[in-house]
Amino acid sequence: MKNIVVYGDVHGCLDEFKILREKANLKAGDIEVLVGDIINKGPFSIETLHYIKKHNILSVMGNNEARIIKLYNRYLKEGEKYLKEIKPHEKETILQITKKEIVRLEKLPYFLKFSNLTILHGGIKGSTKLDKKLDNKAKKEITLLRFLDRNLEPIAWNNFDERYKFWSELYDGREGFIVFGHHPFDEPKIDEFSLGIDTGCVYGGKLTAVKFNVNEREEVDTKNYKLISVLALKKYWV
Ligand SMILES: [Mn+2]
Repeated sequence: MKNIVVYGDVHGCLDEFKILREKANLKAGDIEVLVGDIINKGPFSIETLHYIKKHNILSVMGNNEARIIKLYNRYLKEGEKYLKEIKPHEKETILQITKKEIVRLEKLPYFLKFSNLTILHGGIKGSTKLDKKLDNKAKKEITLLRFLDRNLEPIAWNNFDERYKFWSELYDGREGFIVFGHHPFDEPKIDEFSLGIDTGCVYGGKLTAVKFNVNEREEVDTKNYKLISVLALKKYWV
């Protein structure tokens, strides 16, 4: 029997990530996956990219990866003058990251499936089907989704209103059991067909992982999972 371990939004919090991996008690053959937002806001973005490559840790695309790719490509096109428009922490990342690393980020999938387990960054709404031919709108939505309005359409976080529901509370399980990140909760967000594991490490919360058993037929037991967390060593971002 092997395990799949999924990690919440690391955001460059490499120290906490290393402690969490220790605590996850990994065995040879275990599969490790990040929910995206590997980089940005925290202290060690580039080092975290090196670290996950070295340890063969998979990831899906997060909105922060998508953003760095976009900024980097604009910087290549427009040069030095574009840097003035970029926030300091992102400027640092763009100046340190290599073209090769950008290409690697560009190849990140928008979702990963392991039998009944699906991993993605933000969420999916009622009509979204996860298939190979996602259009740009669907890709963006998967990395950014939080709340849905009464017509089950996404709304911006800053327009939040109690009448709106978080997507995972309406999700019917049609794309399997979804583990996601993106929206920081104080504690993991547990719903019938999903689990949110961004517990806001970079904001001084916790870094959380979830561990699933995989049987000989490669089936993932999504009913019995184990949550593992480590406290943030400090608050890196407000
Ligand atoms: Mn995010």
